Amino acid sequence: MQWRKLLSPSDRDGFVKDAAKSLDLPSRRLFLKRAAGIGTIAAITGVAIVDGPSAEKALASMSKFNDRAQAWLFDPTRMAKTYSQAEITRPYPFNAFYEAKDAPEAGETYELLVGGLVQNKKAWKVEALQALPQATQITQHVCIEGWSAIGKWRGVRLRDFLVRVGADLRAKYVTFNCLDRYSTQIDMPSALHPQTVLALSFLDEALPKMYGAPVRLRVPTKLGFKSAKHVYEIVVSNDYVEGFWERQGYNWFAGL
Ligand SMILES: Nc1nc2c(c(=O)[nH]1)N[C@H]1C(S)=C(S)[C@@H](COP(=O)(O)O)O[C@H]1N2
Ligand SMILES: [Mo]
Repeated sequence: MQWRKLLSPSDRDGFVKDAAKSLDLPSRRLFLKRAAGIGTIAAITGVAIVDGPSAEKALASMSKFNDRAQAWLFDPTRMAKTYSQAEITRPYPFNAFYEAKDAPEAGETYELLVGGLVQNKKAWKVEALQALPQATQITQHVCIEGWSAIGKWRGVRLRDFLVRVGADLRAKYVTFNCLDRYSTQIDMPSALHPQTVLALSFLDEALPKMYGAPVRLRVPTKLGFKSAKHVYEIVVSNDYVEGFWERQGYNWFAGL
């Protein structure tokens, strides 16, 4: 995507580091100003830029606490705001480290693998996941790069899935490995949050390739980079792992 090039990796790293200093308003402002400047290109590519209080709030709250404090403050009963059908962002933005045309193809033999601290390591065909109880949400996705969008996802609550495979729910982490070699990890309390979903559908249709087919994580209580697309493996463990963006310096907990 063109607009991505306007923020060099060092700009992004710099932003995250500054943000971690918590109340560094000038640098946050600068970031948001740059993000807003990208608006013209965003209009062409259909990326919705939010540079008002909500983006400011999301970025500020992300920056305020370290992972431990965030995990401690995480309230498993607090629900992310939900929206109406009319508020859905259209067209909905695409984002990944690759271009939409290069989105990975799962192929017919695709099965979701399950590993680590679980009793049943049987792999799951998409149809088997579809046969489980489904939950629908219309929520906002906030990308650390300065945009947000509202979408509608449907799929299996991750907590239902973890219970079904006999996961050790006292384990610390759940890791998601993806077909495009992307990966990310979330803490168990966030994994068990009722709005954390293994999405199989987007806007009432089977998940399109560019939005993460065949299975993607949707976690509205966290920044967008935690919502892994094209998941091929879920691993339950006590091993802390940094994923694709975490290694670039993005905050691991990434709570909103
Ligand atoms: N496998 C994979 N998942 C990913 C990414 C990616 O590059 N690869 N990008 C992340 C980022 S930064 C964002 S903002 C969202 C974008 O999801 P969307 O294309 O549905 O808007 O996917 C997240 N999940
Ligand atoms: Mo993102």
